[in-house]
Amino acid sequence: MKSTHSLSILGGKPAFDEPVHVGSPNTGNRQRLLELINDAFDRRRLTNHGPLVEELEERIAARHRIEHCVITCNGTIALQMAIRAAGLTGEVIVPAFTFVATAHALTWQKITPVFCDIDPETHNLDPACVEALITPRTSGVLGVHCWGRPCNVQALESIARHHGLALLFDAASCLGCSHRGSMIGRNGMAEILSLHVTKCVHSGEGGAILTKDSELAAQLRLMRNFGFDGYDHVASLGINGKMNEISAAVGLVGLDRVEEIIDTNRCNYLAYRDVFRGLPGLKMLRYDESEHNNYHYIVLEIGQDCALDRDELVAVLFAEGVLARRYFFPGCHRLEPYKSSLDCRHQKLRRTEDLTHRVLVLPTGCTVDEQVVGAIGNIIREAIGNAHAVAGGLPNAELRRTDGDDDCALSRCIF
Ligand code: T4K
Repeated sequence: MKSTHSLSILGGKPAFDEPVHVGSPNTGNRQRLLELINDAFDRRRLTNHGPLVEELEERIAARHRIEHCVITCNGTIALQMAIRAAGLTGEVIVPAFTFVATAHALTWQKITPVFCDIDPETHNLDPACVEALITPRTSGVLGVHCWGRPCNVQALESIARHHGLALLFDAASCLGCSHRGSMIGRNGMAEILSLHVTKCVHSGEGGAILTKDSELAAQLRLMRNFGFDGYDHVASLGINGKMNEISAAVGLVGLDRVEEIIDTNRCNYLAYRDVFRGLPGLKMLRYDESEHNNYHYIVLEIGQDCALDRDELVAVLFAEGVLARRYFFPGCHRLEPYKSSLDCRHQKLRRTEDLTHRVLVLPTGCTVDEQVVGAIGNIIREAIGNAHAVAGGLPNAELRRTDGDDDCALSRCIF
């Protein structure tokens, strides 16, 4: 257990020799991976919808009990393809509390993202705020199931139906998650997964579009391969959204382990809950145990009544080798090109603003175990218990607090 004088921020030795990352990759069986890659090289089929990609599509579709899974080279391209195939134009309502790819995918398609405030309990779009932002230019809503916890899907579906809007969900972190007992994939026109290396199951880079709509799936498959619908024939505008066979092999060996990965995440989640129990000012985000969850994000909200603020805690953890993250600081609306946009509706994101200054994401996944969780818990407990000394011991005021949209010393340390 760390004692005050051993906290690294106060000059002690760091708790961890090697950095402990949020997003450290969960790796599958390496022998099996090499066999799959060898087979692919023997077949001389390395991309353009090879058998490994096909198998990955089938297995993800089966797991999510959905008719169609269209695998892509990453989640951002998957979002762009779905946005285009859904016919979105003009303005689309989207949360600012998300990874910037959600907003960029719209802007890349020349659509204006209209940032909407969130429900502070769920961190997801607040349907009442969505309704208030609808204009004649609005063509759709792009909800984000933040941290793998689904949006208020029913309320958003009802708004979309009432106003004739398309509805898509960025479900980047939702592999293995359900909503009201149904696996993610059936909501809205389509739901988009990321298979990036930092996700629960990954293919290095990768993405997937899940949909029950056969026509949409066919359109997406065409789009993914430049619009080719046969040799020498292009039916429509397309892009290169294809995943290669090596990535698919990584995805398949990851999927082989998915139960074990989720079990590990859940054990870590329960261990974190134990270590933070009773600590004033800290609220850990809960998963609904009646649903399927992947428990892939350990999210702490640092309250006003906590003796240290979020950035002070991040500085303490960094000094110990724990690379906690401030997802999604500072909010998309405070990043370019959105920050410079003149749209005054961005100013009304009071709850988003508040949350971006209070959220802290801690490491989990297969490189983390109960011992690591215990050590991280001890660091935070010790730092809060000795807040005065810790705040005074931070190397410089610049590192301590980071306000508003100014990129700061802490950001520079993190990235
Ligand atoms: N929508 C949402 C809601 C998303 O969260 C994302 C992606 C997307 C859309 C877009 O999907 P993709 O196009 O990415 O498939 C990371 C991931 O890069 C990003 O995929 C993810 N969301 C986001 C939440 O997290 P950064 O900027 O934090 O990445 P980076 O490089 O700082 O890595 C995060 C941590 O992971 C580091 O602390 C170190 C660790 N790491 C990372 C890599 C790449 C490793 O240990 N090994 C590695 O190989 O965005």
